[in-house]
Amino acid sequence: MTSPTLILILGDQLSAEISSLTDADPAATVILMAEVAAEADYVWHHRKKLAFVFSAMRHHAAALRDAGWMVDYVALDDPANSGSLRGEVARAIQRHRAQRLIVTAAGEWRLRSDMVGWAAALGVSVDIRADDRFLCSEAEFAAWADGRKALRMEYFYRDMRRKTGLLMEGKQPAGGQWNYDADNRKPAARDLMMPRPRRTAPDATTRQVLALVEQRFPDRFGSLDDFWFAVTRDDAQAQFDDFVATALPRFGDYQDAMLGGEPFLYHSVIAQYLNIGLLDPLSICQAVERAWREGHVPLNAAEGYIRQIIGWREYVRGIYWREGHDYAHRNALAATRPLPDFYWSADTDMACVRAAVEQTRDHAYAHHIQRLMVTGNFALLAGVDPHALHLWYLAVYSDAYEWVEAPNTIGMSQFADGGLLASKPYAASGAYIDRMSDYCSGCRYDVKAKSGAKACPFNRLYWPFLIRHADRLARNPRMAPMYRTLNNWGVDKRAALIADGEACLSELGL
Ligand code: FAD
Ligand code: DLZ
Ligand code: SF4
Repeated sequence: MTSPTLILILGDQLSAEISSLTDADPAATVILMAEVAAEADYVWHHRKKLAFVFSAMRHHAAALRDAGWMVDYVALDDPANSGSLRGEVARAIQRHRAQRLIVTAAGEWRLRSDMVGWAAALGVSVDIRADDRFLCSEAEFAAWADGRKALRMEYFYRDMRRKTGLLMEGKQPAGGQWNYDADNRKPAARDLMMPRPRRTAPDATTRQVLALVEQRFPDRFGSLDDFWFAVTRDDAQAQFDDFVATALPRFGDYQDAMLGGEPFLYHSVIAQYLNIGLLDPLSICQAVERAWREGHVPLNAAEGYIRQIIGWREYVRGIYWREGHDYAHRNALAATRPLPDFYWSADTDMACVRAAVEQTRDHAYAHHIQRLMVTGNFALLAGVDPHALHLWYLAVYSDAYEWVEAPNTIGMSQFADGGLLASKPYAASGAYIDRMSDYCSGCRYDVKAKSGAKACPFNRLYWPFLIRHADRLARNPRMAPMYRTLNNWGVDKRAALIADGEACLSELGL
């Protein structure tokens, strides 16, 4: 090869059909993959996430070599490793005397913006291609959003159903309804059969990576013990197939439920595979539809699951790229409290928060309702700086990438985009957590008590939150019942609620 084309494949671009490779000639191409400190350090990624990404990258490189590609792989502990993707591209250009670089656009503003400067800095032509692993392109989302007063996921989702034909009977939604969420709010009972995600035993490559991460990141958050994630396409698919057979039938019913000691319940635990390209979103949804058509799963489960992927996942990505660079810095509610230490240590008497942080530490996983209604809800009520919280969510979950994490945190969970994504803040008192979980029975706080040192902190912080943001929220029709209650209370009662909220924060050391 005199002057090969260099194709850079990033750690979350492990799809067989990535756009950078579509028209490449294996005989005239060098694929570059690089483990670099800059990507490992831009937030304090959980150690399981680091091991997962590096092991999946190494397995993908091996699969590409088996398929006949020439892969130049730079390991994190290579003494010559420059520590950044730009640096590794520069070194590879020299090594291979390449004059052309192709890359699929990065999934975060941070890296995408950097790439724009590569051609000038590196002196080669750089072809940055659209990432077409999504059902809705950035341009298509922008066209959908333009001119709309409100960007509601439900309408976007219906368009995605029409576009993909998933769960459609002609022009009508299967079963006559677009959305079966009203059937999906059951709390889980202890005596339910509890499926567990299929586990993949670490092979020699994963064991090597686990040792590397242990040695290189001794002080990072997150346990490396009991690593069971799939790191290849086949094993990720096998875990998903197992989910369809064992847990999907009840996914709908128990989607919002939480149980102590059951971190996964009826969730699929596949976002980490989708987000780095080991699984393909459309194929996943087609398999779910098949399972419904064959009578294996009820419609509320199939619809609920497909909605998460073609609805929420695509919608938040559209918002991320449409809203621009500053999205992760928005702070519509002007919240400034530092992130509590117990988000890292789990050292809190709040049983629900403790459980969510402990399982996050152990598994790099918490399901949606734990993220939204426990850790997210607490931060919202306590007035935690949304950017600090965003950096936490981006670090601690194996599936976290800014394009999906930031809209969920800044928009859905913290209302920090001022209501662009969510029609009302996901703020709730302890009663919600009590209804949907069994945490409260084992908690030192009393979920029925409204104020005072023994009362549930979610209760003590809830009304002060509403009072604090009355100017912005009181006119929101979905908040009207709460503000009617509040307005029936006199000035003294409201002052007492505010004082009790302050006392609560100080008792929690915040
Ligand atoms: P399941 O419950 O089995 O759902 C199936 C799939 O649907 C998921 O794998 C995921 O791909 C998709 N999905 C479900 N809900 C959402 C959603 N709200 N947005 C986008 N996709 C969704 N998801 C991420 O993939 N990465 C993140 O960094 C991330 N950060 C989040 C932060 C906060 C504050 C909140 C509230 C949610 C976040 N989510 C994130 C969304 C959701 O919590 C996770 O996708 C889900 O918990 C992953 O677990 P699972 O694979 O078992 O999902
Ligand atoms: C998440 C991640 C990590 C931890 N490490 C690497 C890496 O060493 N090399 C790489 O190419 N990609 C890595 N990634 C994924 C990137 O961070 C991801 O491509 C960008 O954040 C854009 O989404
Ligand atoms: Fe969480 Fe409050 Fe229930 Fe304790 S009582 S588990 S703090 S909701």
